Amino acid sequence: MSQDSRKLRIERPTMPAGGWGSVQEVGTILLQQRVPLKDSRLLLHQNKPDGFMCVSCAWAKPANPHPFEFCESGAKATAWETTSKAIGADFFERHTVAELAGWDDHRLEDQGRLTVPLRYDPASDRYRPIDWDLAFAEIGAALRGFDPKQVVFYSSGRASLETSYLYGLLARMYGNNNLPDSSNMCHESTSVGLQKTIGVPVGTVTLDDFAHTDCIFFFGQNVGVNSPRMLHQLQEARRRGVPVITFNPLRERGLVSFTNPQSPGEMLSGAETPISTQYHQVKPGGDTAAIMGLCKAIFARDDEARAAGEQRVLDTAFLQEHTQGLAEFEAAVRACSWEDIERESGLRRAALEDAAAVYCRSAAVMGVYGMGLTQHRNGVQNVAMVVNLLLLRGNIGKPGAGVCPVRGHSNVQGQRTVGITEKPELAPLDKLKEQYGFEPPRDKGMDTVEACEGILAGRVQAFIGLGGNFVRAVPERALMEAAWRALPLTVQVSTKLNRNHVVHGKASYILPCLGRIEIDRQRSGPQDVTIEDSTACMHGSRGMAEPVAATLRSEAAIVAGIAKATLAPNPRVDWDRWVDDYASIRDAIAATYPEIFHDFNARMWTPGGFRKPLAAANRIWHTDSGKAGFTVPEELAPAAVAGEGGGATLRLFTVRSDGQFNTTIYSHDDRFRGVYGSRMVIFMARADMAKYGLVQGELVALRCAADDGVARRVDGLAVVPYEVPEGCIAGYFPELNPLIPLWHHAKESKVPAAKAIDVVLERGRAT
Ligand SMILES: Nc1nc2c(c(=O)[nH]1)N[C@H]1C(S)=C(S)[C@@H](COP(=O)(O)OP(=O)(O)OC[C@H]3O[C@@H](n4cnc5c(=O)[nH]c(N)nc54)[C@H](O)[C@@H]3O)O[C@H]1N2
Ligand SMILES: Nc1nc2c(c(=O)[nH]1)N[C@H]1C(S)=C(S)[C@@H](COP(=O)(O)OP(=O)(O)OC[C@H]3O[C@@H](n4cnc5c(=O)[nH]c(N)nc54)[C@H](O)[C@@H]3O)O[C@H]1N2
Ligand SMILES: [Mo]
Repeated sequence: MSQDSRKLRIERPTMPAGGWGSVQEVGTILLQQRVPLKDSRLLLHQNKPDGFMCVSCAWAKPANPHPFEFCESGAKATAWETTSKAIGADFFERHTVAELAGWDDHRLEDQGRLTVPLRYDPASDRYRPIDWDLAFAEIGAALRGFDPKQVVFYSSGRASLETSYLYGLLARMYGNNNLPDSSNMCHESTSVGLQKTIGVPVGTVTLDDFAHTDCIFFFGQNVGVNSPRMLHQLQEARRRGVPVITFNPLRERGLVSFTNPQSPGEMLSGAETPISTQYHQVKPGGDTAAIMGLCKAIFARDDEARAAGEQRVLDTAFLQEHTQGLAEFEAAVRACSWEDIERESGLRRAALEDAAAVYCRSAAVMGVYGMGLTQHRNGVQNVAMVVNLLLLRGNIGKPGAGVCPVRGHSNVQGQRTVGITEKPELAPLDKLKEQYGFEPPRDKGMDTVEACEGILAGRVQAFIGLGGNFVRAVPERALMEAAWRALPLTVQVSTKLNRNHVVHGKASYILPCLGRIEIDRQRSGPQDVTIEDSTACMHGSRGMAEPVAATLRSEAAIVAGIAKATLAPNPRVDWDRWVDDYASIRDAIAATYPEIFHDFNARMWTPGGFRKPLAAANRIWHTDSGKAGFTVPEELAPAAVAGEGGGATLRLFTVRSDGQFNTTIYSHDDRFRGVYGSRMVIFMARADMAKYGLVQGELVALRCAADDGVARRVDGLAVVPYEVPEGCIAGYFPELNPLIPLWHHAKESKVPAAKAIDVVLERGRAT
């Protein structure tokens, strides 16, 4: 699995986000993936009200789109899906699975689209084509023989609302709530933290708010790489003079400045818009401490205003009417010393006071955040701290203000909305019972961590993956891969070959599906689907590319195929009718969730999408107390993992590059960070390099500091000097996932703590 670190080239990253580099990258990938010319024109329809919704990130799609409403990352995702490269049956004649297990992520996916259903043949160690109906029949027979409580139905966040609804129903009619999704590794800290504090599981900000905001606080989200279309909103806000205050341990190019590759003027003049007006290189895991500092400075300013008889800094009317818990929170903030705040955040008091000053003079503030907050042991607390900060000046439920978690997969938020959840209390079980006449299971299902625990313990009997690359995305790689091979059954609904196909269960099936960009023809004609974006708006999406193979089936048809082969017939559940015409699935969704999806078919093409009602956006708080709640943090920063502590460890955080979408590795280059040819690197402060006596490019190994008897180690990592706080290093997901213990996760949301892994560095020993 090793990459060749001798190919590593390190350059000084100087280019702004966007710009000519971005244009070049789009051209290169269209060429490399041999995208037919007519399909490259598809980009003009990307994220347009009558087109298809991008398969990359979940960022909002405007009602009045820019002429080119796509970004470098979105264009790469489109090229990756509409590639003319395809895996024919002969591919597996040439390669055994044992051989493929030695290939890296890029090479596996770069073979192109999967085209025929496949079943693993242990005698020859190869996948062999299998007839669709036979595959369904075998899978159904196996599932009927298992304990329903020991079967996992994972989904990765791309499948449409229609497919996701069917998938949730399949799991519940089969007999479990084992519906973890990628959100469990991602924004589950948001779903838990926001629900608890403001009574909705998702953000309150809309695109409109960007036009009215006075100030944006940006925590742990790498916009230039992971949601570049948001740069449009940021650039427009910056042009109005709106300050953007960033907290991020790395100096990320996309957060520093941006050249709009779709503006000829800017491209010719090379004009850059500086994005962040303040850049605070917080320690990984230091955000709770940093926000405590901000709040402390805000209370101090309020004290001064009060003493001087001036207008209060706190929005006292809002606090009185809409919040609870202020007194306890205020007491905790006042009791917290600047010394502790500085130590745990890694930031100076003066810097935090500067940021607080901007907060205090802004009438409408937004809190934007990503994985830098959620993927910590105190991830839920981090989210609650953003809420604390916003509440102090009534910054939720007014134009230009609010909380804005930036979601990952293009429909990950929507999947939760239509019932993909392991938490029975979040699914309308009584409604499903009434609608379909079956008794839905009421016990809690497995989340991602529990699914992994069940697999490690040998309890889980089957794993069905609706997209994704679970075994590669989860922590504890060495143990997980070994246990995975003992699973009686694995079924992957996939577009591309990945690690989860070559590390597979005893019986294993790969079911190749259409992508969202492809035309999905069913009995009633071409079908459209819907997705929910990061701002809770629902959009129609129309496939436009000719499918890469006629043998592919749609995700909805595959889910229905498994369901029909597994479940006893139910006169109220007509899987065939649903597959024939997805409008009938939308009618079913509307019947289950009338408040959100009434008149679904009529509203699905609303420009800009139609929005899910969000009580908090109207200052109605569906919390236990009926108010928005302040939260007193339990700890200022996540504790180090038990084991070798002190100066011997470095705190590692894992990040993404512009050359990847999660475990999909488009290339081994990271243009923004100036690293080319290898992802087996760690980014390290020069001072730490000097301390360890390391030179640029030198190879090191990392070992997890936990002393729980499990060996967790990655060798052959080249050192890259970078602007990162001392004592911390960064590296890439998924290459470094072997270092994360399964138990190292957020307390309440169980999101793996991929942003603070205590590791020991060892010199030498190449792979
Ligand atoms: N091109 C591309 N787009 C993507 C993806 C992709 O892989 N590639 N993935 C998609 C998915 S599923 C998701 S969830 C999103 C992820 O998008 P992001 O949320 O941006 O995810 P990351 O790159 O993991 O990390 C975000 C940032 O957090 C910073 N960070 C790390 N630790 C801390 C910390 O303790 N505090 C603070 N304040 N910052 C910290 C890192 O330096 C990094 O800049 O993007 C989606 N979009
Ligand atoms: N260390 C570390 N680990 C992390 C993270 C981190 O920041 N650091 N981030 C976490 C996060 S935020 C996430 S979301 C997870 C991601 O975990 P997953 O969502 O499980 O993984 P992906 O890499 O997005 O899945 C890629 C595969 O999806 C399949 N695919 C692509 N498009 C489609 C489609 O349209 N339909 C179907 N059926 N399949 C398709 C392809 O076969 C492709 O190989 O990883 C998590 N793991
Ligand atoms: Mo994600």
